[in-house]
Formats: sequence, structure tokens, C-alpha cells
Amino acid sequence: MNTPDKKPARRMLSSQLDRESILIDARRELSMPSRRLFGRQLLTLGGLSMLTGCSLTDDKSVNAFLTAVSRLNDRAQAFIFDPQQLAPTYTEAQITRPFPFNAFYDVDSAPVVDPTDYRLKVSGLVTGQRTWSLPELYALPHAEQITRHICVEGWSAIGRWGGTPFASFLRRVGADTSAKYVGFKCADDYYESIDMATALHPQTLLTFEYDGERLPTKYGFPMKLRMPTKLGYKNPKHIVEMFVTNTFPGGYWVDQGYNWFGGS
Ligand SMILES: Nc1nc2c(c(=O)[nH]1)N[C@H]1C(S)=C(S)[C@@H](COP(=O)(O)O)O[C@H]1N2
Ligand SMILES: [Mo]
Repeated sequence: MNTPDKKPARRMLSSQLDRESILIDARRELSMPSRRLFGRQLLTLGGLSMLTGCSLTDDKSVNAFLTAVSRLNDRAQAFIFDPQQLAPTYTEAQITRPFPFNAFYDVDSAPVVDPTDYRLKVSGLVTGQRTWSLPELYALPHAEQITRHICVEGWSAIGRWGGTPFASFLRRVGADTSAKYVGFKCADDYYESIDMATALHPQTLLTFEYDGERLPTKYGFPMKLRMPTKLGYKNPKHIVEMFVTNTFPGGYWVDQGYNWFGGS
């Protein structure tokens, strides 16, 4: 130090307290499963802050730090994601009834989509840029799954979804499967994006049915992308557009600080 520290004691104390509470926050964030990088034992907070080049001195740098940790975490999760490893499946008797509704609004505010006017737009890095009507989508090859949906808000539930394997749909629309992301826009203000490896995973289904019936409004009519390998918030409902891209599209919760990869 070549300049003497002239800060009044009070200011020193408060900045020390700030720093402590910031570190407590950072530690709590790191202990959230979605922030975890291979488990905390591998990297300490100090090690992470060196890796990410952030010093934790104010809210802004803590946010930058956590975003950097989250991006490292995305890469670590993408690295350890096994594109063929299957999520557990369950029996009909294990289905959670009633299956919970969740969104960033109440069930009464779920968007009502008119099935006759509805067209799914497929755009971006695909050779077959076009729109799809519901009867066309319903005619695609059919698959079913009974899997567990895990929400970061602290609940999980087993449900039964029916639809078409997303990998075969992507191939049908001539998607560039070497691209990085598939992005989704929804009939509410929700949006999401996923990595291509998950998009091509055998259990990733574009679903039009819940428990053998047409997907009701609350569960995402006319379609929900169902991925048992990802946390609930990564599964977009009421999809109206999907696009293949190499530009990071973010997502509704990701843009508010949640981890993007969101593996479960
Ligand atoms: N369009 C849209 N999709 C969404 C959401 C939303 O608010 N809007 N919420 C997500 C979250 S956080 C969860 S847990 C699941 C809930 O799906 P469910 O209502 O079928 O249980 O939807 C996900 N997809
Ligand atoms: Mo969720």
C-alpha cells in the first residue's frame, strides 16, 4: 500500500460487514444445487473467485462473480451430461394426482390458445422454415413417458406425457444439429433455450398430451417440451415458436440469475 488508509473506522466496519454478508450470500448461492460445480468440495469460494477473475467487494462484482460461476457450471454440466443416459421412469400407479400447476402467474391467468388459429413457427438454422398446424403435429410419430418433474421451488411430481420425440422433429425440419441452442417463445411472456445435446436426448419429447388426454391449458396447451433430464423451469409450456441458433438466447428465469443448463 503506498497511500495511507484514511477511511473512518465506521466506514471500515460497514464495508467489512458488507463484505461478510456478501460472502454469506455467495456461499448460500453456491450451495444451491443449480449453482453447484461438481459439488463444493472441488472448488472453494476463493478458488472460484480466482478462476472467474472476480473480486467480491460489492453487489455488482458478486453478481458478475455468480454469473461467471453459473456459466462455468453450465460448461461443467454440459461436459458431464451423457446424451444417452436415461432419467428414471415410473409406473402408472406412481403418478402424482393431481399433478401440480406452476407458472410465474396463477392458474386462471394461463394463456388460452385457439387451436384452429394456432401455428407453430420453426425458424433459425433449419432448412424447413415453416409453420405447423396442430393436426400436422398430432400426426407425427407418438411416444409416451412417465417421469419426474423437479421444480426448484421445492416440489417434484411424477406425470405422464405423450407427444413426439423432439430429435426426430428436429431432423424432420432440417435443423442444423451441430448448432449450439434451441430457443423457445411461449404464448405467455415465457421464453427458454436448451443445449443441442439435451434437445437430441431420447427422452426429450414435444408433448401434446397429459395422462392420455389433450394437454390442458394449465399444463401448457397446445404443447410443452418435456425433458426429464432438466429442472422444471427449463420445460417451456404454450410454445408458439422455436428456433435453432448459435447465439445464446437465455431464458425467463436464467435472465434473473438461475443457472442456464438446469440439469436435474
Ligand atoms: N410458458 C411457460 N412455461 C413454463 C413456466 C411458465 O411460467 N410459463 N413455468 C415453468 C416452471 S417453473 C415449471 S415448474 C413448470 C410447471 O409445469 P406444470 O404447470 O405442468 O406443472 O413449467 C415451466 N414452464
Ligand atoms: Mo418450476
